Parts: sequence; structure tokens; C-alpha cells
Amino acid sequence: MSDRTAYAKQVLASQSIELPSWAFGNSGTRFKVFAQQGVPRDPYEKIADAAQVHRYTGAAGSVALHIPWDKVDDYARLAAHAADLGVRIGTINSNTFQDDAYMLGSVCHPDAGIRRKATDHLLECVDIMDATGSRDLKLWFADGTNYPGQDAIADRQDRLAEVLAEVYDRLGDDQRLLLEYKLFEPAFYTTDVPDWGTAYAHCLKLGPKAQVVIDTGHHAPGTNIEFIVAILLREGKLGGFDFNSRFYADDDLMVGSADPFQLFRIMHELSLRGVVGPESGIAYMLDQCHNIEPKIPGQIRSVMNVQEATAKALLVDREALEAAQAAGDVLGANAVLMDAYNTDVRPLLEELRAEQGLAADPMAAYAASGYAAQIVADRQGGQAAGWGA
Ligand code: RM4
Ligand code: MN
Repeated sequence: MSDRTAYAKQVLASQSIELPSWAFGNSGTRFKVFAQQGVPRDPYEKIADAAQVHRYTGAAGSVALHIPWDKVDDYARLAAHAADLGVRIGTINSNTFQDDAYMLGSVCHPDAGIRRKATDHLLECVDIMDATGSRDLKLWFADGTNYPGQDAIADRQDRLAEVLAEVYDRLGDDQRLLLEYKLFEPAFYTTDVPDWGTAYAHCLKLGPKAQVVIDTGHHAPGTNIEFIVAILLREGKLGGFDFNSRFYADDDLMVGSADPFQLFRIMHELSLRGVVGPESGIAYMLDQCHNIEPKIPGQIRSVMNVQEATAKALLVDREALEAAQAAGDVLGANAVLMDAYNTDVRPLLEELRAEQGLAADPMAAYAASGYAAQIVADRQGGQAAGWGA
């Protein structure tokens, strides 16, 4: 085994990809939600399904919650349930986009009373983090405007800064605020945090516990995401990723499905800086929905896609790449990268799984386990989880 292969395996063995609780509930588009049988009815069952993904991949040991979708009476009990199943509760996601009060925005709303309501929700999320032992609060705001003149762009930034400062002050020493940006939708004219620059400016002002999150689906077509990765890493402001695949807008489909090469290019930037593993502090998360495919296998496939892109990035011949770059050998440098990308890393990952006591093929192992049929039989009655439930 070459040194590079051994190094790749060692990093891959420590890689951890956080799963979104909402991936296990029913989801769809604004046209139709196609309900699936056996989906979880509460956060306990969502965590049980997430634990299946970890069981077969060995690389997905934490689950992100979304509040209020995952509201429970006793968060310490939910955390203990996760631990019993071999996983833990990760990032807490806030939700200030589904209440009638938020029609004109939440933290940027012109009415101070609505901003107070939104801020209180964010503070409640930090209380939940205290109970679950979560490190990160992830904030995505649907705030924006639809029409020129509807509201004052700069005033909305002031309101946002004020709320963020209050939430930031509430964070514990080991807690962080991750600010996510998104180009458009649901607002179509201005979005209050539309891009990495806006998120970065707010995080910079807030301090070291505020970091930017890159959701891969939240950019204009053609945006060079790996460039954003490089810049934020350089500035020490890359807090994490919401991985998913987009083709047209915020598609939320399986990461690495439409453009595995983009995922490889992103992982390459991270691998160059040696920040692929959990000790980097970068939260590697999925933010996905499985509208037409079964959810647990959809998550397993997604974790495998991230592992494959990561393995390829780790196999890049760094010395050869640097030598070609230094010599101005454009085609040579590009060839080094493409050699790594074109490597079939599936045997390497199978070997790694064997060493970890896992089945070589997580998809097949899950399919053979009977879990899918079991949850269909068990989860009769009750209200299936979904957006808003
Ligand atoms: C948003 C954003 C957030 C996620 C919600 C469900 O578009 O990506 O990260 O919490 O969707
Ligand atoms: Mn996201």
C-alpha cells in the first residue's frame, strides 16, 4: 500500500458526516409531497433511522435537529436515546420561516415585536444546545423582499446585526453560531443574507464564535464554490457545510449526484489544508430531502458519495501537483488532479470498511437487514413527520 493510500484511509476512518433529521421525514416540492410508508413519527424515530445510516457506513455519528420540527419535552432524554443507538445530537437548526408572523421577515422584520419573537426562538435554540450538548447553532434566514422599495435594504442589515449580536452573547464558551447564506427563495428581489460576503461580514463583526456555512445548493449556477471554500478557510471563517446537490435552484438532492466533480474539487481544497477530519472543527453536514427515493438508503448513498469524493481528493499526488504548478506545467498539473479524480476508490473504501468491521457494500447490507420492512410494519398510526410536523 502506498503512503498516500494509507494516509487516505487514515483520514477517511476519522471522517464524520452529520445527518439532517428532516431527511427522514416526508418531503416534496410545493406541488406535491409523496408520502412514504414507515417514515418516522417523532424525533426519536428519526434518530433511530439516522442510526441505521451510521451502522452501515460508520461515518455518520451525529444527527442535526431542526426546531420546532424536532421539539420534545425532554432533550436530555432525546440525547440519551441517541447515545443508546450509538449516535449523538449535533447541530441545532433554527426555524424562523414557517410562522405566519414572518411574512415580511423574521430577524429583519420592520416590526420590533416580530424581531423579538424571532430572537427569542434563537435563544431557545441555544437553551436546547445546552441540554443536548450541541456545539453549533445553524442559522438560515428566509428574510428578504420581493419588490424594489418594499423595505430599506441597509436598515434590514442593521436589524439583522442587532439580533445576531444578542444571540452571539448568549453562546457558551464552546458553542458557535453558524450563519448560512442563500442567493434567493423564498424572497425573489433581495435576500438579507444572500452570499458568503454578507455572511462573512456579519461573522467577522460578531467574533470568533461566528462562522459561515456553505450550503452547496445556495449559489447561482456556475458559481465556483471551491473558491469560496479557499477564501473562507484562509480567513478562518469556514464553520461548516450543508452538502446537497443542485442542478437548477436549491434542489436539496443527494450530494455528489449531479456533479460529483464539483464535490471532488471542494474536497480537494479542504484536503490541501488538511481539514477533512473532525479535529478541524468544520461541521460536515448533509442538508437534503428525499422526495422520490427511500430516505435511509438515500442518506447512505449520500454519505458514500462524500466518502468517494474525499478519497479521490486525498489521493491527489501533492508533490507532483506542486512540482507541475511551480514549473508552470499547466497540462501536467491538471492531469495530476484528473488522475486522482478518475481513480476508482471503491475498492479502497471496501477495504476500509472491512477493517472497521463493516459490510463492504452499505447499501446492500442495509437492504438485507429487513429494517425497511420492519418500520413499515411497526409505524402504523400516528402522524408521519414532514415539513411543519
Ligand atoms: C433551508 C436551509 C437550511 C435548512 C432548511 C430546511 O433552505 O438550507 O439549512 O435548515 O432549508
Ligand atoms: Mn442548508
